[in-house]
Amino acid sequence: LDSFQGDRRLPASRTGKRLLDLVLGHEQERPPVWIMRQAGRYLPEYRALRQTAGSFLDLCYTPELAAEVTLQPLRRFPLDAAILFSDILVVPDAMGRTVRFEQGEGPRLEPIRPEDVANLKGEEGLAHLAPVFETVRLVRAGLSPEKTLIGFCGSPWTVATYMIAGRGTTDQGPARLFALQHPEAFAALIDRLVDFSIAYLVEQFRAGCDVVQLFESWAMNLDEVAFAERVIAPNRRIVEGVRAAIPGAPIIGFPRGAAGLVARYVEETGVDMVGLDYGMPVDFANTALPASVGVQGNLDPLRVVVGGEQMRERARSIIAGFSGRRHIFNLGHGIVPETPIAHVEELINLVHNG
Ligand code: 1CP
Repeated sequence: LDSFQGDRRLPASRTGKRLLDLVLGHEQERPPVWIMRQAGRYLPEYRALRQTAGSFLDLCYTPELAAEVTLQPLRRFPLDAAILFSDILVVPDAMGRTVRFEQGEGPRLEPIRPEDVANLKGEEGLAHLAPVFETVRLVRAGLSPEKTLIGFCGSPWTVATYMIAGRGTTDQGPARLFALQHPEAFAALIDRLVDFSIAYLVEQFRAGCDVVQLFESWAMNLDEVAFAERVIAPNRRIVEGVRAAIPGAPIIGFPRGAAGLVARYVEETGVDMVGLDYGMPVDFANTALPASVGVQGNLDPLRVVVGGEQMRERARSIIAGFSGRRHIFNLGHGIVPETPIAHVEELINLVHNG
């Protein structure tokens, strides 16, 4: 494990951005902090802006509004990073699939069939995402220099689960069947997503992102062979492809539910840091991962809904548990709309001041 970092974790000097510097290997006196889904419905200013913006995709593709939403949480809280406001499903949209977000119901796509894969748009579809790159430039211009700007995309398997089922699923059954019943079409779909995602992330870096995160939100429910083929290999190709264009590009991988496969994920993909879901025990992570591997996470978002001593206690034990390695404090999955803002303030204050 040390060897994959040996040849590239040679960051020049500090950039002065706390979170970026930590990803690059420079220790910090406290963990940098951001909150997964930090722009969103728990913020009244987001709900107000969302009302005026039309559809969710309209919001994602209107740079002034998307930039404003990206910056909203940083006006309220002393976060170390902004994360681009967009969605993982803008990629299938740009590749020519029909994508809709029904109010209160989540995403709906036209399920892809094996014979549709050849018709997906390649890099020419990237033009559709020009508003996203403009959003990155606007955010960069409005962000203080010590704050890190995080870009992202969904990892190919996770995006494919939505393209195949047409919606979010609890066990990814439709995509798991498709992969086994139509192996050639499935491999072609993953190849298209890998190539598109590389080009998309490279453009995010060029527009001004400091770090990108690969959201593999559905890394669970896969046997070890499927995990190697559908999660590890495509994520590794993205890491290599992005770094071929942007040498040393800092990348965080978030294989949610990887469980006992988390060390293989880190070692074989070459990500700089790994996001841990809240089901990952701190002690298991510390045993499985060499001390040189940085981690991000992993408070249960529902602890922030309830707040109080149980939240503070768990947050402190996560911080203490990961004190021997690089650690970005975060939730172990997205913040939920019911979360009281006062609890978020208290949590961030605790990360800053103990
Ligand atoms: O009406 C609304 O406001 C829509 C709610 C919403 C929001 C705020 C969706 C629909 N997407 C987003 C933004 C979003 N999505 C961000 C913005 C940056 C931030 O502030 O963090 C990010 C990083 C995402 C990424 C995303 N979208 C993921 C990966 C992270 C995760 O939660 O695991 C996934 C799986 C999606 C798909 C998606 N988009 C939206 C919903 C409700 C979902 C989940 C659908 C499901 O499977 O149930």
